[in-house]
Amino acid sequence: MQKILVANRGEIAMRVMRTAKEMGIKTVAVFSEADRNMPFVRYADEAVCIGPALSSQSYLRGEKIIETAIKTGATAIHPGYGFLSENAAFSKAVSDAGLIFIGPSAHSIETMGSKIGAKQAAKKFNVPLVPGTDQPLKDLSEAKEIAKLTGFPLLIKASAGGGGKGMRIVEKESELEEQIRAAKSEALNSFGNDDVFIEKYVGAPKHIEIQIIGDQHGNYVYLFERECSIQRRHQKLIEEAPSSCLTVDIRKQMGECAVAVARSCNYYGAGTVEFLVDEHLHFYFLEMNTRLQVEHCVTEMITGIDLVKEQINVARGKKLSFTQEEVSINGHAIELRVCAEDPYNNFLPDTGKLIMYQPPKGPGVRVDDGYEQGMDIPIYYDPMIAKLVAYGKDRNEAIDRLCRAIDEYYIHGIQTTLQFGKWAVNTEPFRSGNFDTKFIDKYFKPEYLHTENIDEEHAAALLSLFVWQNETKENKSVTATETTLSKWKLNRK
Ligand code: MV4
Repeated sequence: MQKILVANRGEIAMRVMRTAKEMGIKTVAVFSEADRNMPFVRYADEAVCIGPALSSQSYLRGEKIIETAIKTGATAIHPGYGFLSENAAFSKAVSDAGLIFIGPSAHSIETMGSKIGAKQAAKKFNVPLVPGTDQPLKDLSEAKEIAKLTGFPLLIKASAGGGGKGMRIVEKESELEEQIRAAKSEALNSFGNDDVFIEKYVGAPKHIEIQIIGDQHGNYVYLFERECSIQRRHQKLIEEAPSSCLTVDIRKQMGECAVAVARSCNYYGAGTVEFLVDEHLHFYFLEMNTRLQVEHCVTEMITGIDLVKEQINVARGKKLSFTQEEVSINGHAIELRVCAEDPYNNFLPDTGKLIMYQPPKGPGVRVDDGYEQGMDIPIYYDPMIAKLVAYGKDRNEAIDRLCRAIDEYYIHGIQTTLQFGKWAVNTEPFRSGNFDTKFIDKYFKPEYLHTENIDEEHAAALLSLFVWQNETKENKSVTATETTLSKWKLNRK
């Protein structure tokens, strides 16, 4: 493998190409018209524009991407996350074109893409499932029978769903019929498949996932867990490894179950097995994500393993370079997703220009980003602009470093989740490890954030600049641009 095409954009395209470069592999970037000036386009050895800004006309055009790989002489395609990464047909089309898909087989993607299929596969390997069904729901009378087993509230979930779509809570039997109808209709509209199933509702679970990697020779290793409970609208905001609540014994059980799930679909490549964990540390298999995930970095920090390098080697047919006995957890890592979102306004996406962008540096800090100062955040794609990862010898050191890095991170021009992150990791529930997926709903109020009074600071900055300009004649040329004001504010902190 001498040249790979990266079928993605932004920080993950950069992430993949960095490892390729270390391995002496050339890279081809594909980009949309909106992304022409992005760092990942410049970083690649070659870059090809594949269409207009809309993902459906660029990053989702599988055939065009395959054609570009062939034209440029790339022999493999890395899909990153999102876009075509969990598209079984794309995995198959890449292989059929004689190229290597750096990810799992179409069969694995297809099996795990159906939640019902995933549960059936996992059940054969005695992996614990949430009480409920693993067959498409037939009718209301069957639903009533199942409800006797699960009790209320229960959940109706779409088999083709993910990220909470097509999911309905049912509080009592009288709502069952209407909610089944609603879930089926939503599932059909969103996924073109209206299969639903029922699960007991786990009230305030933790979301813990296990990173696994398998090769094409049947070898598997689990790379421990990530705690991802701090999320909003099924969008994770903070992830850490290891989890502060697992015991050595439960970690091993979950790891072995995750490997069993991977084995159940002959998985190879990097993958993530998601579990719900209740307050008694009972864990239940939820679903498997058949891609490299956004939060893979925290696993890399605590294991010292470059997951992209392993993905590439496994895709080439090499055996895993380590065994289960050879991997261990070293230290602690926490990731904050730095998103162009406004915590004062329900975390709604905030667009605009990065008037100032200055990432933090120093011990234990890793920033995976995809934009530079002066760039616009396009409205067409995910609002995540960077991942800030802090590493420490233990959890407290990682948290302290994350907070220090947040203070050093200077972003001006758009609202971000940075201050939310600083607030979150300093709350008592987070520090004590006693939190679950309800964390933000339960504790967060926008007024808890350190509220910079922008207007007042602006006025003060203008006034002092005015005084300074009048006092230093030789500096008459300095004018109060947005950038000088921001710099003044920065230096004042
Ligand atoms: C659940 C659950 C409670 N009980 N299943 C949400 C998305 C999908 N991946 C599964 N999800 C859930 N399934 C049962 N039986 C609660 C959630 C859930 C959740 C799960 C993980 C992370 C965040 C979540 C937020 C709300 C609900």
